[in-house]
Amino acid sequence: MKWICYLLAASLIPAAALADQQRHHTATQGVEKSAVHQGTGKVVAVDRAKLSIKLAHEAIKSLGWPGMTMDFTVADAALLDGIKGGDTVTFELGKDAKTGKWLITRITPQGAKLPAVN
Ligand SMILES: [Cu+2]
Repeated sequence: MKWICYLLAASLIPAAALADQQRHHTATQGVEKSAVHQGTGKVVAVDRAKLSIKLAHEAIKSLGWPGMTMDFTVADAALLDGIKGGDTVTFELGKDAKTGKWLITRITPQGAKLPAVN
């Protein structure tokens, strides 16, 4: 399903923003408050230095995204505190106002409350 993710990203994000994304900005940037979406998923990997988290997320209906495994950028490294592979989490996604890329603005571990994502 990963290619679907890239197609969605390519259709939503201008080419300049995609190039920008690969430079791994470390500063927290403004997020459009009007476009916040919520998702649930299982943490596959965390790379704090790159502000990156790989999630096997369930479908995000408000975005029309199917469930898939993909990398997300977090708005701040502190969001990754206490988050580790195997955790089930809920998260909020916002669109960066400047670059148009998706940023995770909140992550909450759910522990054993939800069934595992396969
Ligand atoms: Cu995805």
